[in-house]
Amino acid sequence: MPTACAAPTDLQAVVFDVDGTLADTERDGHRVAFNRAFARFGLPWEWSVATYGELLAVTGGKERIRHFAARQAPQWLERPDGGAWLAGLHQLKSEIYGELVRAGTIALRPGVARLIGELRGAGVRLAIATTTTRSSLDSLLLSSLGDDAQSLFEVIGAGDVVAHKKPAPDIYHWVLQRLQLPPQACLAVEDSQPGILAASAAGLPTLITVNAYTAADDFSGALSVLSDLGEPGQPAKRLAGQALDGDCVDLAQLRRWQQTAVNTLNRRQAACLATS
Ligand code: XBP
Ligand code: MG
Repeated sequence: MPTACAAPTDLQAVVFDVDGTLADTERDGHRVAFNRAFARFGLPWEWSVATYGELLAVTGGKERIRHFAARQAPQWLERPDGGAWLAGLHQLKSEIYGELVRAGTIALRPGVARLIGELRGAGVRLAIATTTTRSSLDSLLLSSLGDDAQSLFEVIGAGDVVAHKKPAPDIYHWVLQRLQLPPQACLAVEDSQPGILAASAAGLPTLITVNAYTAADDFSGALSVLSDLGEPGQPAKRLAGQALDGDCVDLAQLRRWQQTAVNTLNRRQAACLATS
């Protein structure tokens, strides 16, 4: 078989999740925006830090509001204009979130800017796979990575471009199709159980950096589970999975982890062929 046709298995692209991974956006960003939108709509709802943690099991802002409203006040959804009401409420929430981000309330997590810069410099392709709304993502990228932020990412999969949000693998399939890469040539960086379920179901080896909302999630199958990406002299803490060689995650480390995943896959396929 001509080797030129073989799919690449060395690391070609890194696919980043956004909320909780690039930045700690949920507690002081999205949650606050939801609450301000509820108040502006005259709704007596206030999502506490703890309540919001439970609601994160429902991915997607519109889906989260619908889930909550269906239990608290189903009459809002049952009205003939219930769909438009929900869309308007979420649109307002997204505008408020953009204002919060532009005001500088949300910073990138440790190591994110450093790693993105290193990957870009080495020619590794970058992509985003997120549940969040595109306008909210754009606000975050602009305020945290500057005017050129969007051009850093070759493919951006966000929000409603797919019918089924994480934990469904659809957003990763959407991104892989546009990258024209097999999943084993990529690596996903995620922060949550819905995130790793989505990436793993699409076949991407996945690195986890946890946050306060996700530290107790089940991350079975992760390459490694870390406190964050770390910085030189500000080491990341390994919580589970493969060892981190040094203070922080860099390209060499990502390549080593990704190769272990490729080797495991190859061994499984060989074992499968031997028994068939
Ligand atoms: C996390 C989410 C998002 C945000 C809200 O997405 O579930 O729904 O909480 O965003 P990810 P929207 O971790 O995949 O980035 O209101 O814009 O949907
Ligand atoms: Mg996330």
